[in-house]
Amino acid sequence: MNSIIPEFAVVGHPNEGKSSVLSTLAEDDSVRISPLPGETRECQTFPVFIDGREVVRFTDTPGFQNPRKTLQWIEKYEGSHETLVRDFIDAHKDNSDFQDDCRLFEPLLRGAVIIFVVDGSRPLRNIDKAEMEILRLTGCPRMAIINCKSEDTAWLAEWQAEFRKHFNSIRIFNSCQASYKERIELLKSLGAIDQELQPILSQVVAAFEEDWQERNRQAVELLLDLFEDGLDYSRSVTVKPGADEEALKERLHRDFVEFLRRREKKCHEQIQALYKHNIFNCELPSQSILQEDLFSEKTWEFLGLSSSQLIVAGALSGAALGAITDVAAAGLSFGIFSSLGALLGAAGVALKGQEFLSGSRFLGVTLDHHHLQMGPVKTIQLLFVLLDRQLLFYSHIINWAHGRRDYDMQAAEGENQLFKVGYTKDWDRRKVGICEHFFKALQNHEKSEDQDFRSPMAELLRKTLHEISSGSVQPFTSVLPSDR
Ligand SMILES: Nc1nc2c(ncn2[C@@H]2O[C@H](COP(=O)(O)OP(=O)(O)OP(=O)(O)O)[C@@H](O)[C@H]2O)c(=O)[nH]1
Ligand SMILES: [Mg+2]
Repeated sequence: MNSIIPEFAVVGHPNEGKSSVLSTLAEDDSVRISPLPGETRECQTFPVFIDGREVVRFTDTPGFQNPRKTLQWIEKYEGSHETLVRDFIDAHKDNSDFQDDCRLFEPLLRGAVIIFVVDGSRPLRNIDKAEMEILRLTGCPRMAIINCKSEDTAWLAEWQAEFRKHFNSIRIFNSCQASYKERIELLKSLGAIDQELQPILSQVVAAFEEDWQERNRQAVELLLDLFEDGLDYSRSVTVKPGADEEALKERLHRDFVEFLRRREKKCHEQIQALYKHNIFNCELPSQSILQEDLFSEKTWEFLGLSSSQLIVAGALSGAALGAITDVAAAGLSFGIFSSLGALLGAAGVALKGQEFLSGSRFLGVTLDHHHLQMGPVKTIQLLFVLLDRQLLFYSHIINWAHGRRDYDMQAAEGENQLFKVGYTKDWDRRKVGICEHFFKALQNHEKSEDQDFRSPMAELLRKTLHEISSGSVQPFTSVLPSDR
């Protein structure tokens, strides 16, 4: 890559969302954001590193302090364009009335490109026009970003008309809601500000895209590890003479449930870090199905495959396994179950989801008179429930803009009536089949002999994460259950 590192200075009136825009663009949640104007008082540069190499930097600046007088001075200035910014700073650096104005000009001396941020949900004022005129007169390449802090779009047309007079490029960008896709599109449009910048910025965008794919690849490995650990889990205990077998089964069950809960939490933390959410908790909406416990009834009601998908999946897995030994089918003796064959096995898998959750009945398999074994899990729905939960979590994390901090987005997200219930209900036979093979490989302990059993599943997950981040698939939604 070219050794020139492009710099963008985010400037504007106080409290318009400059730091929020920067935080989202740079994916940096260490940027200071506050509801009180005047939060940013010094310029601070936030470099973006990819593979340890700085590719672009964004500089946060204080808001204009005295734009009218600054404009008056500039309009009277008789020197050349090239020396204007330097001369303004020299003339005002000791004047406390122009402290912030001097500071916000500093990055322009280094050749930074201007990103002017306004809140387009309020009316345009004369002071805004003065700020735009100042920036135009600096002669620096510049673009305007309309960051609407509320839903009010009544003033947008007026803003856009005014911007056309002063800026090379205009974008609407919501720093609190922007998705990965919108972020990349904004970066691409930065190249249009200045022809000289175009080739370097194309390389920056390519590096961002490659970095995103790499993060998705790493996310896939994290998901596969979680699924393997959960589905491959098996523990056995010795039953001593006179021991309470039911209590032992219950303990085995409890240990598994706890193990998987903790394991999933770890996976979530890793995903959060991978997508650079290091400081703030990307809080789930209160109505999210992910607020439910992994083993809650609602989770199993709304996530995973539908009954009809499950019957087919169960029939396949059951046939391949020879017999469903899962005590999800408890109540039926093992003998009856195997003699009825795969079809009944499938129905068992489909219908006994609730029993999966109901304690020791679900997986405590008696090996012989001396041992009890728990796992590996035979109920394929566990894989699909886990899958849906991780895909929903992934979607939540990647769409949580880094600039989003201190206000409730639920209304903005329009999620009040509907809630997301996963992706896998939409999956066709081919996709479900890939999951079945992965599941069966774990059941049959093919893991050590054939490391490659992960590849088709990895490919399916990579494509799915790509589709989620490019916005080409949406999760199924359902009407919010009334008791929530
Ligand atoms: N609802 C909503 N709030 C926003 C948006 N952008 C910024 N805010 C909020 O507006 C306030 C000001 O945001 P900052 O990013 O700190 O603004 P700033 O322009 O850097 O402010 P100063 O540093 O004080 O000049 C914060 O409370 C943000 O959370 C937005 O798009 N929507
Ligand atoms: Mg700020």
